[in-house]
Amino acid sequence: MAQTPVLEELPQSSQALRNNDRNNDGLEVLETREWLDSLDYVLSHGGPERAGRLIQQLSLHARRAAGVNLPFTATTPYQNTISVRQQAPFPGSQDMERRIKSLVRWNAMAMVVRANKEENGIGGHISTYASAANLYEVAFNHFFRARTETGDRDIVYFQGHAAPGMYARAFLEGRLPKEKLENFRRELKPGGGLSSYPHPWLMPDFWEFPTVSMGLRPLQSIYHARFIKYLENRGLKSSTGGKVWAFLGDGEMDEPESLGSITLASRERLDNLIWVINCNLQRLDGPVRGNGKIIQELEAIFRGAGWNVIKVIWGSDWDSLIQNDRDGLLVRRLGEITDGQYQKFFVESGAYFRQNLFGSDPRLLRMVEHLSDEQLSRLRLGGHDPIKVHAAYKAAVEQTGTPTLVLAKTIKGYGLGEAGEGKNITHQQKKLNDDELKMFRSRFGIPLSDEELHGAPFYRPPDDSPEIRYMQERRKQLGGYMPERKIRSKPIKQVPESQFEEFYKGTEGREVSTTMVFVRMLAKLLRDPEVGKLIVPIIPDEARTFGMEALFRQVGIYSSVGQLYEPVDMDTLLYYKEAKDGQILEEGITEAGSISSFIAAGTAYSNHGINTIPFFIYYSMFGFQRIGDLIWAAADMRARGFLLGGTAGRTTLAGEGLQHQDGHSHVLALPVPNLLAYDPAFAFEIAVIIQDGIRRMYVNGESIFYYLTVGNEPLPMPAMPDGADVRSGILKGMYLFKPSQKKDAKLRAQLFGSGAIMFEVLKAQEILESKYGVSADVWSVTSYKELYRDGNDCERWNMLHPGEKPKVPYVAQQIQGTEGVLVAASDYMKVLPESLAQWMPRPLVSLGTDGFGRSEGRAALRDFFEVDAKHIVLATLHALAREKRIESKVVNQAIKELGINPEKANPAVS
Ligand SMILES: Cc1ncc(C[n+]2csc(CCOP(=O)(O)OP(=O)(O)O)c2C)c(N)n1
Ligand SMILES: [Mg+2]
Repeated sequence: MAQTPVLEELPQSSQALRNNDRNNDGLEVLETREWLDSLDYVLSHGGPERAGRLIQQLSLHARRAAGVNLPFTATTPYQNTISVRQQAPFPGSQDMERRIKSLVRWNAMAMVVRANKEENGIGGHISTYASAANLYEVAFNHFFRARTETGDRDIVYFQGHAAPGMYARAFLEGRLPKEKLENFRRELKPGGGLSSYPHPWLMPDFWEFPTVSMGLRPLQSIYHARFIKYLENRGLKSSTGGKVWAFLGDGEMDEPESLGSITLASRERLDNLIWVINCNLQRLDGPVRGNGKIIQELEAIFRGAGWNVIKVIWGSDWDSLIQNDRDGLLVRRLGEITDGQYQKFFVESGAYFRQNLFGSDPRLLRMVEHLSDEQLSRLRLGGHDPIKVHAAYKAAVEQTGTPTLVLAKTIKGYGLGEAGEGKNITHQQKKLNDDELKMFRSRFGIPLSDEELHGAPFYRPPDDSPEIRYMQERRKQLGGYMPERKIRSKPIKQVPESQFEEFYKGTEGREVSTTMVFVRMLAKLLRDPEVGKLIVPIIPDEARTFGMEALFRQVGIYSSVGQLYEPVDMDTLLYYKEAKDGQILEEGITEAGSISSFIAAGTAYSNHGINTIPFFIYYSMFGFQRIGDLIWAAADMRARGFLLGGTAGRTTLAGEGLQHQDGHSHVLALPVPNLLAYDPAFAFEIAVIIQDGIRRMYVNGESIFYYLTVGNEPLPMPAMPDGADVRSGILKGMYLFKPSQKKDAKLRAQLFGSGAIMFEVLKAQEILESKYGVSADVWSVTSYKELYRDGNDCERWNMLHPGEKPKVPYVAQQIQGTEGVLVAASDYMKVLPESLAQWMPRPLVSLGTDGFGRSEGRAALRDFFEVDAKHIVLATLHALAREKRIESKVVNQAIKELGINPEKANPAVS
C-alpha cells in the first residue's frame, strides 16, 4: 500500500528558526520554512490553482536542471480533498434534512426488524443503509435529477443491500403503501410485497438496475455512461449533461469486475459518470482492509487510472483541528492508523480515542485538550456530514473531462449503537430488542413513545407536515421521484419482409457458413431505413473471425475522438475506420464489457426512450460460462436484443480444442427464463428467427431476448421448404425438414438434427435409405429449449386441470403420427434431446458432444464424439435392433462397414 506523504515537522515560523542554532539541520529547516512561507503567499494571493502550477514548474525545473526525480506517490494525505476554503455552501435546511433522513432511517430499520419478527430468517440489511443514509439523502435532496431542464435525466445505480432505504423514502413520499413495506421480502403475499433487492423483473415500475450481485454494477455503470456518449455522438440522443451515478461498497471493490474497466471510463473521458464508494471499512465478515487503508488504496488505483478522486474523510467537526494542524502532525497520525484500528475507535469511548489516537504525541494531546471525551467520541466522519458530502457531489457534477470517484468514510451500522454500530456482526444484524429500539428512536428523534415502540412500527408524518412537504418540494424541483422505471420508447414498425427474402431462397449449392449468413443479414439490416440506425453491433475483438470486417467501412467503428491516425490499411477497401459516429462497438477483448454494452443498448428502450437493437457476437465458449451472471442481470433488466454465439459447436469449430469448442452453451442457456435459444442449421431459419425476434421485442414490446449459435463451416444453404407450418415450426423449435422419399420401406426412423450436425443427419438419411433400407424423415430442431419449455407448460396445466382435455406438447403433436425409431444428434450435450424424452411416443436415442474438446479437424472430431453420419446410422440401426425390427448381426455388420471402432474411448470422460 502506498504511504501517505507527510509534511516535515517544522517550527511555526522562519523567524523562530533564525534564532535557532545555525547548524546544517537548522539551515535546512530554515530553508524549507522560507519556501513554505513563499508558497503560503502564492496561495493567498494567487489561489490553489496558481500554487499547483508553480509546484509543477518547480518539479519540472528540478528534473531538467539536475535530473531530480521525485518519488511517485499516487495518494494524497489522509484528509478531505476539498478544503474548507474550497467547500461550496450547503443550500438546504440542514435541520429539516436531518429530520427527513432520520425518518427514512427509522422506516428502513423497521422494515427489516418487522420482516424478521414475522418470519425468522427472512433476512434483510439494516447496517448498509444506516451507513449510507447521508450519502443518499444529500443526493435525493440536491442532485438526483429525475428530469433535467433539457428533458434528460440522471441514471442511478443504487447499492442493492441499501434497498430498504429506498423503499422507506418511497413510503415517506407516498409512493409505496405501508402494506407493501409490511411485505418486504414477502412478494408472494396477497397484494404483493417488496423484493429484497433491486429487481426490475419483479418491480418493473420501480427498479431499473439489478445491483445485488456485487461487481456488476460498477462495470455496467461505466459501459452505460459510455453508451450514453455513443448515443449522443451518433445523433440518437441530444447532449444534455445527464449523469450516471453508481453507489458502491468498499468491500465490493475486491470483485475483479469492479475495477476491471475503470481505465475505459477515463480514456473515454466519461465526465457523466460519478461513483460514490461508501467506505464504511467493513464488508460482511469484518474489515475490508484491517491492516491497511481502503480509502488510500482506492485513491491510488483511481488516480493512477486518471479519475478525479474526491476524498470525504472528516466531517466539519474536524475542520478546526485540521486547520490548526499547520505542521501536518495530526494528518500524519491519522494516516498512520489502520482501518481495523479505526473500526475499534468507532465502538470505543472518547477516552480510548484520546489515549490511543492522540496519546502517541503530547503535541497531539494538546490539540484536543479543549474537547471533552464525549465531544471527542462524537467527532463526525465526512460521509455522515451533509456539508462535506454536498461539496463533494457539487464538485463531481461540475467536473469535466474525467469521471469522478467520491470516497466517503462512514461507519457501518451508524446509529445502531450497541445493536451493531461499527461491529463485525453488523452486516447480519436484523433484529433490535426494545431497548435498542428506544435508543435508536431517541438518537434520531422519532416521535414515538416507549409504549408505541414495541414491534418497530412504521412512522410517517402527515402529508402537510414540514418534513413531507420539504422532501416533496425537493423532488419536485429535481423533476420527480427516483427510482422509477418506465418504458420511454414507442414501438417501431415491423422490418419489411423484403429484407429477409434472399435468405429464404437458399444458396443453390454455394457453401456459406451460418456466421456469413448472419453477417450478411446484419449488413442488410444496417441499411434498413427504419431499424438501420438503431442497430448496435457489439464485438469483443473478433470481427475478423466472423468475417465482419466489411462492416468497419460500411458503418464505422465508434470512437469518441474519431480517428486521430492514418490507419495502416488505409489503402484497402475494408480499412479499420474509426469515427465519432461509428456504429460498431468494437470493445476489445472483454466479454464482460461487451455484455455490459449489450445491456445498456438492450435497455435503452426504457432508460432513454430509444429502441436500440444490440447484436452482440462473440466466441460462444466465452459467453454463458464466462459472463453468465451478467446475462442473468440482462434478463432481470428486461434487456432486449440478440446474443450470437459464434464459432459454435464442439465439433464445428475445428482445430481450437478444449478451451474453445462449445458443446454446452445451450445447456447453460436453459436456466434464463426470458431468453429464447436457437441452434439454427439454415439461412432461412436465422432469417425467420431474427425477423420474428425484432417483431416480438421491438414491435410488440415483449421482455425477451435471444441467443443464436452460428458456426463457421461452409455448407450449402437450402431453400425454405413450402408448408404453412414451417415458419411457426422454426420458432416453436422443430419442423419436418426433409421427409423420406422412400415411401415403401418397412423400417422407419425419425431423425432430429440441429445446427451444423444437421448436415450429418442428412447424410445419414441417405445412407440409411440407400444401404439399409430404412426410410428416415429428417426434422430440424431449432430449439430444444423452446420445446422443453412448452412441454413442461402443458404438463403443468394438465396437472392443475384434471378431467379437462389435456394439452399436448408441441413436440408430441409433431411426432405422434410418425413411425419408426427416434434418433437425435446435435453439436451439444446429449441432455438437450433427452430433456424431451418424456413427451416422445417411443424411446429416444440421443447423440451429442459430452466431454472435453480436442484440437482436430471436423471429420475427426465428429467421429470422436460420435455425432457424424456413420454414428447416426449406427444409432438408428441399434434402435431398430432393440425394437426387434432387425437382427443385431445387421448392426455388427454395419459397424464394420462404417469403419467404427467399438472399443474406442468414451469421449464423455476422456
Ligand atoms: C457477487 C456477490 N458475492 C457475495 C455477495 C454477498 N454479500 C452481500 S453484501 C456483502 C458485503 C458487502 O460489503 P460492502 O461492499 O463493503 O458493502 P457495505 O454493506 O459495507 O456497504 C456480501 C459479501 C453478493 N451479494 N454478491
Ligand atoms: Mg463496506
